[in-house]
Amino acid sequence: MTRRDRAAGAARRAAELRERIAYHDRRYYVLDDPEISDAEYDELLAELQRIEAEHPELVVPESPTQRVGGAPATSFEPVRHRLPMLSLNNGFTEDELLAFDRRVRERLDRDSEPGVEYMAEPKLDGLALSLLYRDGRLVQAATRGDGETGEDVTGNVRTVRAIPLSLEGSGWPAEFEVRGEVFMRRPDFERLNARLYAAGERGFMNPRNAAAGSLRQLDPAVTARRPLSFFAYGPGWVPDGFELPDTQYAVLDWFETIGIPVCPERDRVTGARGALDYYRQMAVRRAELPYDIDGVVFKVDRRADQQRLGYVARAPRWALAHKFPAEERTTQLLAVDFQVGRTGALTPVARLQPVLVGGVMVSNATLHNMDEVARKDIRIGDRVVVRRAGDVIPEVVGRAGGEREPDTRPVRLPEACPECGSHVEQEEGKAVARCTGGLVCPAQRRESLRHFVSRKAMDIEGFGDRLIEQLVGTGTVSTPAELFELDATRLEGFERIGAKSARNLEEALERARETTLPRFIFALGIREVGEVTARALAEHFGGLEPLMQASVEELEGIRDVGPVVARHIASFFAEAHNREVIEALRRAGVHWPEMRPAAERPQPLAGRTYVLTGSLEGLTREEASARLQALGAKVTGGVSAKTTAVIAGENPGGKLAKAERLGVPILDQSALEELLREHDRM
Ligand code: 9MJ
Repeated sequence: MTRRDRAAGAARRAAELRERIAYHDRRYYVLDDPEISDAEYDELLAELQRIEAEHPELVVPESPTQRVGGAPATSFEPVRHRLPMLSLNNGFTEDELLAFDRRVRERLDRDSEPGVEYMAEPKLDGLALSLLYRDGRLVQAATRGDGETGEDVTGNVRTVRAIPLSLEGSGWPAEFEVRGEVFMRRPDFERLNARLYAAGERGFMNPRNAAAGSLRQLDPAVTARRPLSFFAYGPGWVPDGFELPDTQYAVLDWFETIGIPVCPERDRVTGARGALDYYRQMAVRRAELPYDIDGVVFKVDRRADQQRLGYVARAPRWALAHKFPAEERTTQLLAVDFQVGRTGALTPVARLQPVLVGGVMVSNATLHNMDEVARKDIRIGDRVVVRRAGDVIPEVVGRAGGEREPDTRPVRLPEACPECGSHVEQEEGKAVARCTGGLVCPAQRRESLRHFVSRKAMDIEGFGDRLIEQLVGTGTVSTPAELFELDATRLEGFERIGAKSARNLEEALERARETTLPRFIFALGIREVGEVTARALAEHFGGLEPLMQASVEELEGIRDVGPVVARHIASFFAEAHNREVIEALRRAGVHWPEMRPAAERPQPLAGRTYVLTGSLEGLTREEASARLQALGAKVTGGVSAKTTAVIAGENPGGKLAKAERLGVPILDQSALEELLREHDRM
């Protein structure tokens, strides 16, 4: 082979790799449905880097290897926007939404049914960005700034894999702008903070700050290591004479076809009623979206109507941001108490000056552990930021900005357990401090029992916190097995337990004796074994005996089980006391049908791909995924033509609309249950 041939071969391979990498970026960021693992992606990129290092003449600015490479700047250059970057008018109440819709109808002279069509989408809590594409290549990226003049952050934005360096397809104008929001997904944010902490650096308070801080890095190499995402929300400047699609929704569809990510939750709604429905659905779905949103945005869909409506001050008359109640608030930290959990872990709990967060009055919030307290430099008396998202328990995310209050005091870990007085120990290098009292500690006994009877564990109805507190406090029950020795006669007479409730409790215990292996494993309360892991263990082993005998190595090989969890499981079963409790539970008549171990089970759904959207009753999406996966199916996040079916629960999102558009079959919860029943002989 001549040198010319080799060079030609390298050029072909480089072009092919660039195309494949761009394709996988799109699958990941636009379609939210990656086909390859991160490691495989990294291999493609590494191969391209190798080729380009050997053949520097092949390097082009839009090569994915060129995402990092800009030199650190000392400041950002100002960029004057060709069209001002607008802000949105806010509305907080239903009345404000109705008033907005009324004004729109009046100005458009459209008072008849069915009402104005709006494009609805979540309002992302990130930073607005304007991207300039010339001949299909990204040439400039600017922040919003004051709306007239922003900052040139091109070098940083080029490192954001969600943003294409070159557009796909054709038909775009020689030059035009795309506007959207840069943000950080919550899982990415949590990983980033963990990484920063591990490196001894300060973390960010929330994903918004992390996104802003990352985009405003002077060194693009730093931004490149920050996992930023992007969704476009509309066009910026486009040349005169270029015809954009005639609705907002269709413009975003067009963006999608040229490789620019847009939010999959967007939808078309009609009139104020449709808008309100969307708002309510998103308020529910907010908790399960992988990114923070602070409301929803409604935009008059027809662009001709947008033009007729025009602007007031800096905001369009054709759009409204309907905000959710804030999930973060500042308040004062009054004191810190320590709560003892099921495994003895001491959790610092903040006692706060009560404050309304996300529509609920919050006066207690978790501080997680002493490491977090130290890392966040929180002292009693400080003003702190409290966050309450969805049904997640409220937490203190950090110290509020500004001067420190006078007379603050440090938070101190007690040396003795506040419940049983046993010594508190903090393992070297571990964040969590634990009471060493074990089952001597009433708090640990109480919490283990609460867990044991809980709905997702043994589901023993009627055993509320109050009753458990009494059972433990009076020494009546100290292990789960002793619960089953109770009968109506013994239960009667406890506070608020009459003859009838005592009988009901006895019946609940009787019913609970018949359980399933996943529930039983979960109920044992092994450290870090949640319901999903419990199910994976049950599916893998099929029975309790082989699980009890399993070695750490064997456990590590199971889906969802890492080395730490594997060790927790093995040491749990190595403990004589735990084996005795299990034995006693069996003697008390607790039983379950054995399952077929995974290795012997057929995979009837192999080759099928499902997407879950909306909430299912009595089943989390994680559980539903795990059960489908156990049958061999793939469960992905994004709908594509290859999706076998979309399973839609209550309040489904944009995935449903997309499935309809692509003609992908849609199953409801009963169809899912049917499917699982048909194949799931567990
Ligand atoms: C956000 N932040 O998600 C707009 N936005 O439109 C959406 N922001 C916007 N649209 C015009 N979805 C100005 C700002």
